[in-house]
Amino acid sequence: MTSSLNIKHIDMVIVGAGFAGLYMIYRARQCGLSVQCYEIGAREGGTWYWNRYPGARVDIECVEYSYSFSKELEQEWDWSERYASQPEIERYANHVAERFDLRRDIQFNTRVTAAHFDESTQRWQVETDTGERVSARFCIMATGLISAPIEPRFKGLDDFAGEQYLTSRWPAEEPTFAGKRVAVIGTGSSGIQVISEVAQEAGQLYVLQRTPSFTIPLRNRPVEPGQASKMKQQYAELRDRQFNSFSGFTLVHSNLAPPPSKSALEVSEEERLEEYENRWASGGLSPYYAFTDSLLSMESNKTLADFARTKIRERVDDPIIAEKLSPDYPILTRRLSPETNYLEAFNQAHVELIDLHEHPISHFTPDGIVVGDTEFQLDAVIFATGFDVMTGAMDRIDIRGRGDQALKARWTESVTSHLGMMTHGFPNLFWINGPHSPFYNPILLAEFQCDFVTELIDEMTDHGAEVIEANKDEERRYVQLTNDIGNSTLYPESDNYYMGDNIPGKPRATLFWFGGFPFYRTQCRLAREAWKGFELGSDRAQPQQAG
Ligand code: N01
Repeated sequence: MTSSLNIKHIDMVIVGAGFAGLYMIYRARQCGLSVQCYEIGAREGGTWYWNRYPGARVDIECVEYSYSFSKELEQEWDWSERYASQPEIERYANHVAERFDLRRDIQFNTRVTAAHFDESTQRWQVETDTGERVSARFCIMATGLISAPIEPRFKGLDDFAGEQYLTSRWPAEEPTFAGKRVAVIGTGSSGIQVISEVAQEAGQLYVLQRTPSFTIPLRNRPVEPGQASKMKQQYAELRDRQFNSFSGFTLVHSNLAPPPSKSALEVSEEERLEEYENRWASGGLSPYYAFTDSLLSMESNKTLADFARTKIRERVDDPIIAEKLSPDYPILTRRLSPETNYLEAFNQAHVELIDLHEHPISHFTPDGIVVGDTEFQLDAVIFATGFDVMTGAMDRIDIRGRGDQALKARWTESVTSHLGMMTHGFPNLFWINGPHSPFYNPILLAEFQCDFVTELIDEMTDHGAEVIEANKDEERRYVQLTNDIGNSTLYPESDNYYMGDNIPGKPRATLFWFGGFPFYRTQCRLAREAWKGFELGSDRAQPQQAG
């Protein structure tokens, strides 16, 4: 990295203006830190800025999937639906940015390309694709957990003359598919949402499925009059309940989900089926709360998976298509996909399911796509092919710590972190919602982690320290615990992005903390006791253990 005398000096660089980056700006300002946030997009919102494909919608109830830091914001914002669509969530992000005057510290249309730790100054030297250079004491990667798209790479794609769309980079100007021959590649949550919408418009829709997803009706509905004001009176209790829950969404089951207390195997079949029926009636992510061992015991899991497969058969007319749409891996080990009329789309004559396990994609031609040896003529193709989850967004930045060590190179060997927020050798660098962070409501997690980081900064500064980094042994312990917890669940029993399986060559490891939010908070609290989890440095020498 080139040095420059004209370099701008600030306290904190924040990369990304999604929900995490926005709150980090707010918190950093409260602590009196000067900040500069860089965002690739033209506006804030992160995921909710980029994923503007038809049908994009949240599947955690909005009153829970929203900031809790401002009681005024909670009271003044009205959600129109139980699960809002992308435009409404983007408007919410815009409102937050305006209301708290956050945009003056955000530079849009700017990609951070490099962040190098300069050991002589103990500061991060950050470069952007617009040629800007900044020197910052702290560097915060608010780059998102599911934000780095996998670019579609198919033979002959450059020759394809039709329209091409990527769900995660959807154009601002809404394309129309009316009467067109369209293919969707990918049947994860994004594919399922876009298929449900495009099926209503397209003349012919081909769904190219490699792995089916378990689905459940979302059961979205408008927020009824009176419901919003009632909810607003209960925010304090709701936040408390979320904060003490495993995953940060509590409303989905009958409007108040008690934590599961029984194994699916210790109740009668009748009781079990009744429980599953209730979950399906409630919809959304409610099966996550069905029984204590749904994600721990294969036998218990199978009872839920069998139930979900029955529901697929009930909704799809053709039994052969229903079979192809039925997953054979343990349910919940890949993301459950709440949907609206997805399965019913396959009952329509103009929607065709193409099972890529029978015949893989061969190549694109100027007129369409060849699967096996059949060519399908297309006007448009939509790629919903997923993301390089957790590590991808940071890997795309040249991040170097002490000794010029590249973070990407370290993570190519094995993913390591302390508390899902930092790693040894990269002082004063933190990430939010990144590798080894809990599988938890991402907005509330961002609040917690930003609070944690800013409190740490305050305390270390009071302590006279210049730099803070993860204690190597404590980091090793946290990684071991994360992996042990992951290995005690069923997540390793399928190919999934939680384990890095969707990226060829990515080392297989538990990328999320699956131990629940309360236990995660305990880890964070313990790390702060006498600075046990960290190493502090107060001068330009190597950092020393404090405490
Ligand atoms: O990505 P995915 P997503 N040829 O990785 C297929 C969140 N989200 O964007 O599984 C053919 O789940 C791939 O097939 P396979 C949510 O957390 C939330 O849909 O590799 N197919 C798979 O079917 C979600 O889990 C919401 O065999 C190829 C699909 O592409 C996460 O984002 C909405 C292929 C990718 O599915 C990611 O979801 C949307 C190829 N070469 C997203 N490469 C809500 O809140 C990949 N695929 C509701």
